[in-house]
Amino acid sequence: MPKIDSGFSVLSADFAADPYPSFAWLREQAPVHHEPAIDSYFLSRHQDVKRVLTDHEAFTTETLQVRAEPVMRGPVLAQLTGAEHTAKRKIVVRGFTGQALQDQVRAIRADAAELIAPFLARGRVDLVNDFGRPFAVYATLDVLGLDKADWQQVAAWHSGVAEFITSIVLTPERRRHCLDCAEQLEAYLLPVIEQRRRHPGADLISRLCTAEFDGIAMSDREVTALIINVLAAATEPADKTLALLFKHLIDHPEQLAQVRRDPGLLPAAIAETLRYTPPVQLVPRQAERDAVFAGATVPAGATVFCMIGAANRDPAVFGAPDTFDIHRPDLGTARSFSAAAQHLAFGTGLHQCVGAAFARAEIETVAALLLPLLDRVRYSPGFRYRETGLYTRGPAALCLDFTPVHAPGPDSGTSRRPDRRRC
Ligand code: 2IO
Repeated sequence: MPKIDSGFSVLSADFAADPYPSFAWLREQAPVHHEPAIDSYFLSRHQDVKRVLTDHEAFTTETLQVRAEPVMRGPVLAQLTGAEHTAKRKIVVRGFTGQALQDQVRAIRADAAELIAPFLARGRVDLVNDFGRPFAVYATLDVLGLDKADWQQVAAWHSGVAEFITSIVLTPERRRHCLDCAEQLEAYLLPVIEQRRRHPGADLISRLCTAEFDGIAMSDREVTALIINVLAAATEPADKTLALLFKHLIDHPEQLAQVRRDPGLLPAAIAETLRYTPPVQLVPRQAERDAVFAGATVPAGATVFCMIGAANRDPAVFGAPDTFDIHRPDLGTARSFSAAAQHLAFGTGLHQCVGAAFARAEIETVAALLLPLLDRVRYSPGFRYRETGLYTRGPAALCLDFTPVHAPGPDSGTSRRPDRRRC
């Protein structure tokens, strides 16, 4: 493609600092932006992104073989097709809905209460580093039925795995580090899989171990890949979504007051957060054959990145797209966590996020617990907001002050001191 993009690059420091101001220009002037350094195409219009994610014949997930499989230790759900995909997806869905989801919500509430306790008397918390990161890992470990005593170790391995999937460019050293994390995680999981095959429980790992596909149980490699898939997909976006929700509500005090008065508005606030600032900004696909978008050709074999953040602010679909409004008439809250969602934060099509209902329940549960505890919540004095990440994106920190809560409780605050304080 000729270079008509006037020097713009998704790899620039400006775009990394804040991509949102570039989205309108991309949609209007460079809806098929070619990035020479990585020979990939970036699509920003809602209709083009939707087309890529729903035309499964023309745009495949083959790129995940190099972008994910090395750290997943086997094929993830998004790579599968046909009857195998349908069967395995169903197994995972069952682990995230119905009775399983109700049990998870109870565990998530207990996790959140335990993790916020040490900060209540202080009246200050970094919602990302003090609370959100451990919370996201705790909730995932609950789902998988893994030991929460190991959370720091699992969190470190997760970071390596997530870095591999979400890096646009990776040095050989970082690549080695990521692969080391994945290998250690696999070695940690194998004895657990062995044990769950013999003594299954109600957790997702047990379901994966005991489920049969065409009368045959999944191999250790297949189970491992789906565990790491769930581990990454449940953990990576969770702290970001929670922190972004709080940021937007703090920035819009009248909407915060409404949500406090009526927590029934939380699903709308979460849906609008996902539309306005999706934690997963990019979804990669591979063009099976030449494809034409807005007069520009994406050649067969090319990697295509769907720009979810740009598509979610397309004025062709959302009125006043750059305004955060939990009451927006075109949000469709009830549909927002389903296949009928207008926003594309969960993707769309066959591979739409299998954890969407879980994500909604998780964030709604933790936010409903935190809001009454964080009275008069506001940014800490001197706090400077900054986001990081091109692929998954969220606040680097969110330092908040609130009215201290002097709860009686025996040892509140002594057990889990944060190791690095940024606030
Ligand atoms: C894990 C970006 C964390 C998924 C991925 C290799 C496949 C797939 C996603 C999301 C979130 C991750 N892709 N979840 O974008 O399972």
